[in-house]
Amino acid sequence: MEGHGILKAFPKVKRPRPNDGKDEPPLKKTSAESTRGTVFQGVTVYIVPAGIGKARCDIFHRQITQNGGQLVTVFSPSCTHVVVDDSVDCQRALRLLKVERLPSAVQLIKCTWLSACISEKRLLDPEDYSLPAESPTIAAAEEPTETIVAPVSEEAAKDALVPTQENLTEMVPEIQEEHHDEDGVSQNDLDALISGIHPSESNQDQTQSLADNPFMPAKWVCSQPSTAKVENHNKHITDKLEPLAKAYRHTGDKWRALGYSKAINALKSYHKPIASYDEACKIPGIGKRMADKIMEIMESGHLRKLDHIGEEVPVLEMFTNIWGAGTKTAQMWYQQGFRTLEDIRTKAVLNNTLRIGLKHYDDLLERMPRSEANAIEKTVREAAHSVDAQLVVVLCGSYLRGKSTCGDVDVLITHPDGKSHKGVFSKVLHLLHQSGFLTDDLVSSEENGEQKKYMGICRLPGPSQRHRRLDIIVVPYAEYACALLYFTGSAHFNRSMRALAKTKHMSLSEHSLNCDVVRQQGVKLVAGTPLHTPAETDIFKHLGIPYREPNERDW
Ligand code: DCP
Ligand code: MG
Ligand code: MN
Repeated sequence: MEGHGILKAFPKVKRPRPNDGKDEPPLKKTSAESTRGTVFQGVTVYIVPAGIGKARCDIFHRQITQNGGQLVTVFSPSCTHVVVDDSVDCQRALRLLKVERLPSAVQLIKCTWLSACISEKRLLDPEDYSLPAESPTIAAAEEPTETIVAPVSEEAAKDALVPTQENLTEMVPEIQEEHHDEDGVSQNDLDALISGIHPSESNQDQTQSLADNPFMPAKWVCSQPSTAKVENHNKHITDKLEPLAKAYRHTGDKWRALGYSKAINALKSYHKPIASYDEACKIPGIGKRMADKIMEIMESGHLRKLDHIGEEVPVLEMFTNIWGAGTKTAQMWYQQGFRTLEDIRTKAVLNNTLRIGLKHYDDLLERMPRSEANAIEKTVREAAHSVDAQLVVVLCGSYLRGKSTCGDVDVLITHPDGKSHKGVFSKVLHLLHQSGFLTDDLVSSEENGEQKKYMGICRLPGPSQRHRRLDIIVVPYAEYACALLYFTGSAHFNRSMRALAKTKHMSLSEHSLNCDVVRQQGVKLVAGTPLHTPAETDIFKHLGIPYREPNERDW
């Protein structure tokens, strides 16, 4: 009887029974059996059961196999289609699949596609049933771009491999945090949480309402100058929580890692040392279990959980320090028995990106002085200006925020006439390759709407120069301000800006700031209208917060 109500949802197809009915009990005489055919020939489907329900899954299973398709019970990159419930968006789908991205050959699609194919008896264009790709992911900030493969997000590009086996999220002993369950808390809530900072003493009156509603911080990171960052009065606690957050991050337990990051941020911006359990509980972002740990540290000076961080964590950390290797790749290598970089070099199957990352392992881990970032940008600027002297070239990222050292060099190129940026990308790269300045390409031409992105490695001429990471984006002038804001960062600041935009029915990306966005349960239904943002100040104005100079965005 299971699923009878759901069966009704399927259109009855009147067809003669394909057999005498002996092999099918009468109760199951439904449209499910009556449409044997070849509709799904050549199709290999994995159904993500979340939200679909077992009964409906079973029906889909039968329909697919009876119509010439193949069904797999475990997700693998050999699938042609991954089907999810209609309520699931891209980010959630990836979380459920426990992958950072999908191979481009795999279609991620709503289950109404299956129903429609079955009812129309033909393979329908998946385009019409593709998933909304809304909302920043957290670790990947995160995704400036609304596609599954998040092309411009470096984080996403980092883990280029799809895992071949179940992930190993439980390598660190289990703890239950309030927000570990991905169904229990939405991405938006988490964004808001980590984007908010705790109210300072000056607005104590707001503390109570904040405690009542932990998802609504009164202040936003992006509306506060990072230069006013307060002294960490709870360093003795955050010093113990940080290694745990890191351990969770490396073992791929994003949700727990987030729970800790959230608590760490809250503690760091709290105006005084925490004195009691109740006080800890009142801080937005700190739940009862986190408060227990805080008490343990306060009372014993130690956190026992730290003694149980597995020996795999430092190995995973070393592996993820290879550019191109993310958590999943590192875990896969660990499972394959690899423990050293030499193991990776000699035994692991490496793609080109990973080979480059490994080759420059030490150089790429080291941050460079501002002067070197300057010299690298100058090289790019000169190449750009030899193509077109009117091009605007800006050194963004941590450099623009005034950091004393830079992890890489982020160069933005645009053209004030709104059209001459076209064609510049390949010409500039060609010149820089030709001169030997660019030594390796990691991602050589990432298309992102009208924007183009290069990620590679360069080296200044002369002896004892190190290899450095270089990112170049070429953007149309109409997107200049939003691209500049995005590329200036920090990533945390960007997350806060996007989360703030959401609360105002807007959406912010590196392309535009849109208003009148309609979302339902975090899923974007209406993309809205791009606002006119000729300068960064316009973006702040539209969002109703004071303008912040780049050096004030260093959250
Ligand atoms: N960015 C983002 N989300 C990400 C990665 C990047 O919003 N997940 C944006 C904000 C960053 C900018 O792109 O400031 C440049 O990215 P980098 O990774 O180069 O970061 P930074 O330049 O800020 O720091 P670093 O000195 O480590 O390069
Ligand atoms: Mg940078
Ligand atoms: Mn960069």
